[in-house]
Amino acid sequence: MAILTILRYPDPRLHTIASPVAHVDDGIRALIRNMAETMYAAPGVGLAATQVNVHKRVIVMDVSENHDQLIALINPEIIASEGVEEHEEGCLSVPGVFEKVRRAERVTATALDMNGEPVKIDADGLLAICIQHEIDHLNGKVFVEYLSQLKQSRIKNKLKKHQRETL
Ligand code: GNR
Ligand code: NI
Repeated sequence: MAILTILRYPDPRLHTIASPVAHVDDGIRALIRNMAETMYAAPGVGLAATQVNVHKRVIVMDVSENHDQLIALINPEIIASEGVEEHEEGCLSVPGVFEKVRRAERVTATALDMNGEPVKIDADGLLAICIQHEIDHLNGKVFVEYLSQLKQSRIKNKLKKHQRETL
């Protein structure tokens, strides 16, 4: 297993659109294991392959209290959503920034699991938010892009300053 490097906003590679996975093989399963290890170590409740500079449609999440319920989804797609909810979000690629984002309250997603079997997930609460946040990453979108241009430029400056100081 390995802990992978997480790209930091405003890295342009975070805007790459990930490609669908054609075959769920041992390479994909190894990627999932390493992503899970990276997510738990961070710690975070989700991670998209985009964030570790792998541009394949793979996400991992664990919103359980005991961090023992890993969900790995391949080629996830939201097929239905309802309600609207505003919730404070953070992102491992945007450390130290927490802002409210409006998203669907409940979503139904389809995907493949680690064995390549189709799965369907009905999610609400943090899991619903997380699925939407992670699929955005696969589409090259970071949550700060929902904020005003002024907030985005302040966040960029804050992270650039932090990176200069910690080099
Ligand atoms: O760890 C994370 N917490 C979180 C909190 C509120 C809304 C979304 C998230 S996802 C984030 C991990 C991450 O960056 N995933 O891409
Ligand atoms: Ni994120």
